[in-house]
Amino acid sequence: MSKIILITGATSGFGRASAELFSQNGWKMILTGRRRDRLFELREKLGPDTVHIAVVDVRDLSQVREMVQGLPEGFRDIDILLNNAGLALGLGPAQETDLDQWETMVDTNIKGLLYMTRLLLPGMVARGKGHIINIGSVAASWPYPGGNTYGATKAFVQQFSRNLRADLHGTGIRVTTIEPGLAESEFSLVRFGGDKEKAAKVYEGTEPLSPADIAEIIYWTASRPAHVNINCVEVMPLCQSWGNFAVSRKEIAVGKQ
Ligand code: NDP
Ligand code: 8X3
Repeated sequence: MSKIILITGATSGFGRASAELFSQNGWKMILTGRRRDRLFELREKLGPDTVHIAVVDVRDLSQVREMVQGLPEGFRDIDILLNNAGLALGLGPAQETDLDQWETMVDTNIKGLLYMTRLLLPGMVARGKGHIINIGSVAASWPYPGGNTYGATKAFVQQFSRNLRADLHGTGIRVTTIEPGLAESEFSLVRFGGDKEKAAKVYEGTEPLSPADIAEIIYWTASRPAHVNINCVEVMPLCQSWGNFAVSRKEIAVGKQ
């Protein structure tokens, strides 16, 4: 019998690449996101019999609940929840940031992930098997200028995932966090409010990770034997590493008071 994966944010990037890879490997899937046309196109491409689609904004608990309660026969016993939907908005310093952008990141990256997890976990626990795969980021562990709330939402994902493992001890449920670095998708386009030039500059002259690279890692964690739990995978492209600590050589404003 085919296994079933539910993917949030399947309309682009990592989510879409994962849908394609799991489909090639014979999985049934529930694909979600806000862009209806892309979901329909994906179902057409991957196979209407094995794909159920649902237009869902993960920030809206009632939409998430309706989707979970409305899952059709044959799509209810979910083996993997891939909490992938997420975004960064802006790259400015905290003191200048638009508070609405912070709220959107918290609502999507944290609350959306919580809604999905809380609603699907009881079924997994009752069946004694399941796997929650959360997409974090290198920004969870490594600060950078302008990462402020985005990085903090991913730090939440990292710690929540570990705490989930503690709560789920002995239930047969696996929990994994995948923490990618620079990867080319629509991520930067979204971060910079649709500015294509600014988004392209992020990847210019680099060889970033691709959504397919991340999908392969997700698939690998999912296809380990049932007794193996991959806790966390942090992955960067070879072209990315860390910089020095920043040290201001000027008189610091606070010292001048
Ligand atoms: P994309 O922008 O290409 O994809 C993001 C996906 O999230 C889209 O399918 C989008 O679907 C969905 N999404 C966003 N907001 C919502 C919402 N409110 N409700 C439902 N779905 C939503 O980016 P990536 O594929 O790169 O990002 C996927 C995940 O990976 C995110 O969590 C991101 O933070 C993380 N990540 C990305 C990295 C990168 O460099 N690209 C590196 C590390 C982590 P739709 O708009 O149709 O709703
Ligand atoms: C996305 C990677 O470095 O832009 O999570 O935060 S980064």
